[in-house]
Amino acid sequence: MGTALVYHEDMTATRLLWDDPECEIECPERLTAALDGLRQRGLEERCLCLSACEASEEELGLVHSPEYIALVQKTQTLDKEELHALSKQYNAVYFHPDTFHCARLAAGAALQLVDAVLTGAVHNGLALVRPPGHHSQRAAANGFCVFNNVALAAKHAKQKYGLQRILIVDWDVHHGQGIQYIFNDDPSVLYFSWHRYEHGSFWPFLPESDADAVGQGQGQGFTVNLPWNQAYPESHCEDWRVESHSSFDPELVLVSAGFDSAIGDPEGQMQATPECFAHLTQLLQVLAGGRICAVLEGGYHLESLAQSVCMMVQTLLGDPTPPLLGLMVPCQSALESIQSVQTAQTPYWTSLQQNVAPVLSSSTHSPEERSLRLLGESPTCAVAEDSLSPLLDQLCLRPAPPICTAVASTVPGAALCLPPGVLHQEGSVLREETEAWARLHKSRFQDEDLATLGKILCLLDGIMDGQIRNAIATTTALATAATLDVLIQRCLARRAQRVLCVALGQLDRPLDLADDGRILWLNIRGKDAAIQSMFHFSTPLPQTTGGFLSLILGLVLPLAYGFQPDMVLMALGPAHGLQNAQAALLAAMLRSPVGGRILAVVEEESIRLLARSLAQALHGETPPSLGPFSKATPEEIQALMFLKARLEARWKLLQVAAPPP
Ligand code: Q9C
Ligand code: ZN
Repeated sequence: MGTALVYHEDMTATRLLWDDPECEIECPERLTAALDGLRQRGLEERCLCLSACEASEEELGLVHSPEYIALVQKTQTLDKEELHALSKQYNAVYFHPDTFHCARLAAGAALQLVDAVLTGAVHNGLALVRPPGHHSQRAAANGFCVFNNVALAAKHAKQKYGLQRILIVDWDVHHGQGIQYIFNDDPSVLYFSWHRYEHGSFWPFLPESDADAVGQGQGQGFTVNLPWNQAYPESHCEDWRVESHSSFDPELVLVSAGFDSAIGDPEGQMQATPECFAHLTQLLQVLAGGRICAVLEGGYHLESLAQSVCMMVQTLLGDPTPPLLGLMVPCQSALESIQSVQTAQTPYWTSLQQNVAPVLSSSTHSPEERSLRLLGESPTCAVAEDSLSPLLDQLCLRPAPPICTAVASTVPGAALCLPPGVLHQEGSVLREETEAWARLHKSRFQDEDLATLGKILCLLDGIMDGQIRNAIATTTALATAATLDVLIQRCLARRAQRVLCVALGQLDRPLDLADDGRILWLNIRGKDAAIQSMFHFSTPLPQTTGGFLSLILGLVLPLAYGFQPDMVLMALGPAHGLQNAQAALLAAMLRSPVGGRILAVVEEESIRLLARSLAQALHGETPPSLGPFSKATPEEIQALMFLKARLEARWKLLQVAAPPP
């Protein structure tokens, strides 16, 4: 399984033939710059490269009227003056004799990508296309867009594979009004767009781009617009959580991947760094079993575009995300926008009514069940599989990245059912040092714990030195707390700037734990939330899926992003109570803010059950299902509200969660 890259050189053929400052930015070099970037960084060769084929007329008809398709077809034979005259009938559009061919390739590429992902040939992928699509409508070109590539992909996924819930995330700086119109009354396609709006004074200047447009009829609540009203917010990282959609539980995620919100872009004039796109991608990867199809939309600064595309592809391939730099403080205008979305959407989403955090999907099927079902149910979906298989063979020949997930266990490796690609750590060095640590904590380690401690310290060093991406270690139940103490001290001794400790179960805060801002200690245990300081606090483990998701999305993730740790210690101590899927989701979510550098320490009684899914999550696979969605209890909400109210003065990203009703 891997990442598909769909492309065809012919899509560089269409270009502006006359003077028009508005349209000249949509140029062929956009594609070549993006592709060169991928080649230079060795990313292209790690992808399954598919050559785009034209969408058929019938396929275009899934979205567009026959008259409009015929009109675009006719442009092939028009001369320059006629092309110019026709172009002027639309808003921000130019036609070229090759437009029809390119636009059919662009649409075809999006459909091929859906085929590759839904037949299971790849996990995810990106279609690098021109012209873009999200402004195009049933019978109109608009904003450089001719055929609506992403809308066609969604219709295709519904029609050919019978999908019932598709999430479209549109992170282009412009509102994709074309997609919104096409699915306005369709509850099977949730369209989420954030875009620059400036209270209506940013192109395309439409009132229906505002937060109060929620869809119509059956589709109410399935259009979600998040308009930005201030061009230069202090920070662009406030928005990570808005991605998470309440119990929609998509079967496929389509991304209208425009990069005109990236720093340097002449059209968007925003400041998102390339790393932001890695984080956005990684956050989406916990949805839909990781089935993400991204299709290029805007992005007009060639270097910025290339870097952002590389960040996205790197993340799709499973590489860890580089850290987000900058002040983690949401600006007032962004908070107001988020509030207005919440107000507009609350009637339609139970999780918003609970007013803690909009909750991401709790998949009701595991990824495995899903792909089987998809393959089994559709009579037509065997098509792409055959044609892809020779290419798939090549994928297996590629070497895995040198660093990966490692495991050191008191339990025999064979008992853990580790997924392929995960290293079982056998040896242990650091003898003297281990003993020195153990002497310091004399009463807390048994002799037989020493070998384990040595291995764990090796893992920690491996992560901090960049030789290992992340790791799982087991300890005896009694030694878990002491091991965690040693690990914290060793992180500090090795000059870690900030260490985030997420401790579950009966693990007491180390007595001598410094409160100097280098350690953020969160204990998830017990009955009540409690705060010792802005860096040391605890909260109960919710028993509902809604409560658990609110804890992760509304508390743990904003804290982790705000803290910007260089190391995460995730400790599952005695009576931690975490289920498989919960542990996997927690680990998967914690990867983003720390560039993957997580050491998970698990007391040995529960490791046999947890090891496999925990290792998979750390390795970058989508976590398994949390089970059916259940509403958070009033007590669970109360605990989270208590913490949020007291902590948000220091941890500003907590402000993104809605205020109490
Ligand atoms: N001076 C896409 O990004 N120009 N289309 C607006 C502002 C049109 C953008 C005028 C922008 C179209 C796919
Ligand atoms: Zn755009």
